[in-house]
Parts: sequence; C-alpha cells; structure tokens
Amino acid sequence: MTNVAPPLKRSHAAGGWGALRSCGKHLLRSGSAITGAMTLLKANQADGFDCPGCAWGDPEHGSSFEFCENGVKAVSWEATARRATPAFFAEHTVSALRGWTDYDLENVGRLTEPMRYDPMTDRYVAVTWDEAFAGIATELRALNSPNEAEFYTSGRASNEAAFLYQLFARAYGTNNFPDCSNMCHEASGVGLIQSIGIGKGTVLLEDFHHADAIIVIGQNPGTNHPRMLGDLRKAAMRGARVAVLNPVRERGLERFADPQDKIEMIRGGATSIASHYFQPKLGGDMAAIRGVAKIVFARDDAERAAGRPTLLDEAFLAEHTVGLDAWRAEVEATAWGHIEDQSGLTYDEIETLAEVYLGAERVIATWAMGVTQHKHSVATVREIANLLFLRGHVGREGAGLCPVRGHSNVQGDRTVGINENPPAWLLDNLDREFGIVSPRAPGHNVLHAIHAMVEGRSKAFIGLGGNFARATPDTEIVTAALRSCRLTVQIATKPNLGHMAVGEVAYLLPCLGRTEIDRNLAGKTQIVTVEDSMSMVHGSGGINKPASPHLKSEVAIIAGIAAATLGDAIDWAAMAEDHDIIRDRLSRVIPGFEDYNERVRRPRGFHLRNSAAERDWKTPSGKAEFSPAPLPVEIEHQAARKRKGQYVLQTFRSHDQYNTTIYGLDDRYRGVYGERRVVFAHPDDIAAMGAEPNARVDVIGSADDGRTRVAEDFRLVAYDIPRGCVAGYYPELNSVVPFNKAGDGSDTPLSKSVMVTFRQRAAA
Ligand SMILES: Nc1nc2c(c(=O)[nH]1)N[C@H]1C(S)=C(S)[C@@H](COP(=O)(O)OP(=O)(O)OC[C@H]3O[C@@H](n4cnc5c(=O)[nH]c(N)nc54)[C@H](O)[C@@H]3O)O[C@H]1N2
Ligand SMILES: Nc1nc2c(c(=O)[nH]1)N[C@H]1C(S)=C(S)[C@@H](COP(=O)(O)OP(=O)(O)OC[C@H]3O[C@@H](n4cnc5c(=O)[nH]c(N)nc54)[C@H](O)[C@@H]3O)O[C@H]1N2
Ligand SMILES: [Mo]
Repeated sequence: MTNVAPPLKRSHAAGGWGALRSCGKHLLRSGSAITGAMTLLKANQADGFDCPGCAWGDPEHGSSFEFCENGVKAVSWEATARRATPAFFAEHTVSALRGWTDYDLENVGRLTEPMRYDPMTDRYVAVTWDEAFAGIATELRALNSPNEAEFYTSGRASNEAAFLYQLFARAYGTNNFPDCSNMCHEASGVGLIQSIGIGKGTVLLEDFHHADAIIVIGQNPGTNHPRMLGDLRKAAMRGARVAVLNPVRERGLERFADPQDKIEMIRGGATSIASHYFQPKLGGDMAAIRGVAKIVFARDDAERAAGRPTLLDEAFLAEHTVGLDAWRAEVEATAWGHIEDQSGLTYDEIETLAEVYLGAERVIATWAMGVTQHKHSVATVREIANLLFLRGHVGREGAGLCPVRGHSNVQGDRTVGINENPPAWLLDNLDREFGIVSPRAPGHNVLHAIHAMVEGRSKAFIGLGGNFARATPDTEIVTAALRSCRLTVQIATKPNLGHMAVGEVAYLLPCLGRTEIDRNLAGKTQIVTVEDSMSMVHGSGGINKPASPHLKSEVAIIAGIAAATLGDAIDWAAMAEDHDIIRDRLSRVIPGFEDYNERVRRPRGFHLRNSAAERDWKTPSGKAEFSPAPLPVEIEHQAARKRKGQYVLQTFRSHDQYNTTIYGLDDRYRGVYGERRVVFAHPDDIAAMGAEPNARVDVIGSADDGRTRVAEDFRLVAYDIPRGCVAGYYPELNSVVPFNKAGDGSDTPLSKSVMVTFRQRAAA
C-alpha cells in the first residue's frame, strides 16, 4: 500500500500446483520417493510422528493427511537414501570440508556412525559409542568449573531428550543453556510473562475458526508455517478480516490455492488471504500499534461524548488489568509525526487498521520473527498485548495472543527446563526428585556463550542438534570461537558446517530422526513427545527403519554421556531404555504433566493449561499488566536515513530452506531461482546507490565497534519493499549481523535490523 514498486511475477497464487510439483522433485531428489511418500502419510497423524517442519497446531481430527509442501521437504530431507559414512570422512580432511557449503555437506546424507576428530590426520574417524562417551566424560571432568561448558539446544529436540539434557547439565553443575529460542521468540516469552504472566500464546487452533479479525505481524506463513495458511484461508472464506503488517509483499499472504482443495486446484482458483496489507518500515510495528491505540482512544472519547456506549471492555479493564492510565498517558503524549515517521505508515493506513480492530468482536494477533528480532522487540510484543487488552481480547473464544513458534518443539524444550535463568521451583523440584543440588546462579544464553568462548572463559561446547556456527551472528567470530574450545560435541542427523568448527577434541554423534523407529535394547519401540504453538502436547513415534544400525536416540546419547561423566547415582540407563520412566519423573518436576503417560497416548494428546487463557494472571500484581514504554526516540531506518548510503537490512528465509538447512536454491514465491546471494531493495534505492537492478554488490555491516564486516557478491533485486529497508537471506548474511548488539530485555541478535552499506563490484 505504501509503496508502488512492481513485484516480480506475481501472477501465481502460493501453494497450488507449484507446491505439488516441488514436492515431487524433493521426494525424487531424496532418493527414497517410496519411503518418503509413505512417511508423509503419517506426518502429524494421531499414530505417527510430529512433523519436524514447524510448530503449527494439528487439527482436531488427525485423520485427513495434512498436506504441506515444506513438511514434505523436511520429511524427505530426513528420509534420504544418502549416507555420510566413515569412508566419506576418510576421503576429506576437515579443513577441506570447511570450504564446502552447508547445502553440499547436508547433501552427503545421514551420519551413520559416531566419529571422533583426529588432529594428526585432520579427519573425523569412527569410534565406538563407549569410547565417545568415555572421551567426552574425561574432558568434562577435567574442566576447572562446570560453568566452562555450554549446553546448546536446537528446538527439534523432544521433551524427553531436552528434559534429560537439562537434568544432566544441572547435575553436572551449570545452567549454561544457550538455546535457539534466544535467537528466535525470546522477546515473546519475556514480553508475555511481563504482560500476562506466562510466556506462551493464549489461543487454540479452534480459536481461528471463530475470530473476526486476525492481525498477522512480521510473519511469512506461506513459507514458514504453511499449515497456518490453510487456517487463515478458511477464516478469510467465512468473511473474517486478515490484516497483514509486513514491509515485504509476501505472496502466500495475498493469495493461496490449497493443494488439498480439489475444486480450487482444478479451476486454478485461489482465495485471497489478506483483506488488508500494510507495509511498515523495519521495526515500525510498535509505532503502528500505538497509532491504532491512539485512534481507539479518540473514537471512544467521541462515542462517550455523544452518549453512546464505550468501545472499550470496561469490565475486563477494571477487573483484570493494571496500568491503563499510565499507558494511555504515554499514547496520548506520542505525536502523530513520530508515529508516522517511525512506522512508515500514513495516518490513513493506521486508521484503516484501527477500523479492522474496532470492527471485530474477536481479534487474534499472531507474530513471528519480524517482531522479535529488533532492539525494541519486548516493548513491541507488550504493545500488541496492550492493544488486545483494550477490548478484552485475551482469554475468550476466538481471540488472543499467538506468537507462532519456529522449531517444532522449541516451546516444549523451554517448558521442560531448557532455561539459562531457571525459576527456583524448577530447581527445587529437580533436586527433590533426583537427589541433586542444582546450581542456582544463572547461566549463559547464546550471546553470553559466544562472548565466553571468544574470551576463553568457556572451553567446551555440546550441541543437541542445530548449527550453532551458522545460526548465530558474526559467522567468522563464532566459528573461530568454537575452534578455540578444548571440546566440541555435536549430536546431529546430517553433517553441517558447524560440525567442521572442531575443538581440540571433537566428536560428531549421529542420532535417530523423528521419522525413524526408536527401539530400545529389549526391542520395544519408544515414543517421544512434543508441544506445539498452541501448547498441545502429543506423542511422536517414527515409522521408518533407522538410517543406520549404529544410530542412537538423542535420549540414549545424552544418557550415555551423563552416565560416563557422573556415574549412576541417577539411573540414566533405565530412563534411556524406557521413556515412560522419564515422563513419570518429569511429571513430578514440571506442573501440568500429571498422568503424562496416559494422556499423551490420547489421539491429540493434551493441552497444557494456559493460565492467561483462563484470565488467571501470574504477574506480580495478579492482573494483566499494561506496558507504559515510550516509543523509541529513533529506530534503525530513521538513523540510516541520516547517513548517505546507509540501509537497514532484515535477514529472512527463502521458500527452499529450513533455517541453516538449504533444500534448494529457489524462492518461488519471491520469483528468485537458482541463487541465494540476493538483496531485495526498492528500485529508487537501487537508483540512489547509483546502481542498476541486478548489479552485483558487497554488503558491508557496521556495528560501530571498529570491526568491518563484509558479505561478498550479492545481486540487487528490485522489489516491493519500503525505501531505506532491504532484505536478504540468512545464513549467508549472518557474517554482517553483529554479535555485540542485542534486543533490550531479550538479548536476541538484531537479525531484522542490521545497519549496512553497499559497495558495487566491478563487472566481471
Ligand atoms: N519451511 C520453513 N519453515 C520454518 C522455518 C524455515 O526456515 N523454513 N524456520 C522455522 C523457525 S525456527 C522459525 S522462528 C519460523 C520463522 O518464521 P518467520 O518469522 O515467518 O520467518 P522469516 O523468514 O524470518 O520471516 C520474517 C517475516 O517478517 C517480515 N518482517 C521482517 N521485519 C519486519 C518488521 O520489522 N515488521 C514486520 N511487520 N514484518 C517484518 C519479513 O518480511 C518476513 O515476511 O519458521 C519456522 N518454520
Ligand atoms: N540472520 C539470522 N539468523 C538467525 C535467524 C534469522 O532470522 N536471521 N533466525 C534464528 C532462529 S529463529 C533460529 S530458531 C535459529 C536456528 O538455529 P539452529 O536450531 O541451531 O539451526 P538449524 O538450522 O535449525 O539446525 C539444523 C541442523 O540440525 C541438525 N538436525 C536436524 N534434525 C535433527 C534431529 O532430529 N536431531 C538432531 N540432534 N539434530 C538434527 C542437522 O544436523 C542440521 O544441520 O537461527 C537463528 N538465526
Ligand atoms: Mo526460530
């Protein structure tokens, strides 16, 4: 709306035949079309495995196959026929593999045997599991303090694996739990705890069937939560308004053909999803919401003055909230000029959004990384909550707050204790249940862990999944920091570049994936459990034959390391053998998991009570708390405007990737094919750079710390994006994201607010 630049190729709807064609391609490429297709039939079904793709909720009736193109990619990625065997590692030195891309490394296939780094030959060589466990234990016991070790978690780990992992690290003596969520939804957790007393969303999937307005902020569900698009489409079809705030025109949010809808597919039709599409500037959402609130207050005053009923939910405000007056004073003190300039939206646009809000009985606000990866993200999350409080949109049907999580179990990992700053009750319960003395001092998050490794304060890194070197900012600094460690241990399914950042002593341990059958030593199959964005906890059991007979489950690997390091005062082996024991013990430590083993075997699992959804506020005041934060004086795009050639860059995902895992080089919905080194910019900005569209540039980052950061050789793509704001892909651009800048109160890297300039490259 704000900008007029023509997008590239916008004729096709998202989803549709393109999605089906792409699925076929991915299944064939994985080399196991049959297992792949069979496997898909079991994704997100009552008796199958939880899709490793995303954390969107599952429908009530787990009977019809939930089709999702990117789920297909995630599943066929894991079910590939290719193998990264010891013979592969014998052929290539680790130094040589450091010159590969993540794409090429993961393409080698599934890891098959535990490997140890041999510095003499600079190669990974096969070891037995017992040798690996003993070797890791020796190193961990030799550290001066348990706080010299970092225990990283990526959000795919199951509840059982994550629970055992945090138990092990705490029994060992540290709260150092850098977690992918530190780079992801941390601001949502922090902000919501302050506002509503619980760091999770308040809605259920069913609420989407009742909402009259859904405000989708800073999120690209067509790519990252495709099953959400189906729910948005149903809402749009029954007349609900879907208002989008996104600087970039994302095709999936505009039109969507449901591959499961035969009529739509045959007729080539598509449902338009967004009834309103607003394009704020990067980081402008808090200002936009503040503007909406300003209009709501003004309209309400007018209604009252005319003797008509108030527009606010006065009963809710009086009974359930504190701090309204202070916030209202702040809103009224904020000038329109400030709001328009910071948001990048006009008064008229903000008024239209306010009308959507006021016109609905039931409003849901959803958001993801476009909200959480800025400096003022906690304040923005709280501003969203403030707005919903005004008309009582929290804790009733069809309305509520919905941070849409990333990794399929990132929310569950947090629930079961992956937390560098744990509450006292958690530690007390753990100590009582397991007879340990947990450390009370807070530990490291991701940025603390990086600083500690850079400064030599941390000497051991253990990664439960993920790709720490590539997902974090300042790729070169973090890679060097990992390599300076005494010990690195990576638990993974496929090799990636992070695994090549080896410490002096390094292990690469292959685990079962979610799609694979997990049998214990006695031959009995085991299930694990996960929690989705709507706090539904359900079981997940694989159906494929493991990629190699030598694989162990994540649970068994953690238990093996723990027993070798700490002995068997805790019965690690019994828990690895029977996951029911882990769940029984977990249910005595974490509230809400009573009768865990029984309830998790019900078709859709069970819902973890969300206090705020029941209007029970676990805040200091016992009420929902308005946040009176002022708007930032100036945000990045405003600062950038003052310096010639300066832009603010957001780093986002293409349609063909899962975080650092690159499935392919196309970004179909954005019209980019066969390449990833692109920067999307407004045509007038490209002209202002003195460049032509498609010119090649180096991206130069500056964080005012005297360090020059360069990402080389990108193509400028003219795109429908606000002036002053540019976009490009993660992880290629992580080397210009500074590790010394972070969100206030969230400590999340500023991946959507990177200050950059451009340098044109000489034509080749
Ligand atoms: N297929 C697939 N699925 C995934 C993932 C994946 O990589 N691939 N990753 C998973 C994970 S871990 C996560 S966290 C989620 C991520 O899901 P998303 O948050 O959708 O991920 P991003 O690609 O980072 O997209 C951010 C979106 O916000 C917009 N945006 C950026 N800055 C701003 C801003 O300041 N304001 C507003 N209003 N919008 C902004 C961008 O234009 C983009 O559309 O997806 C999960 N699901
Ligand atoms: N610039 C920039 N940086 C970002 C972001 C951004 O938007 N911009 N987003 C951030 C976000 S939201 C997140 S969540 C992080 C993600 O950070 P991570 O979670 O660390 O990264 P992933 O790419 O998801 O991890 C991929 C690796 O996980 C391993 N893996 C896959 N499946 C399994 C499994 O079942 N078990 C085990 N043990 N390993 C497995 C594979 O070896 C694969 O190579 O990145 C963050 N970094
Ligand atoms: Mo994420």
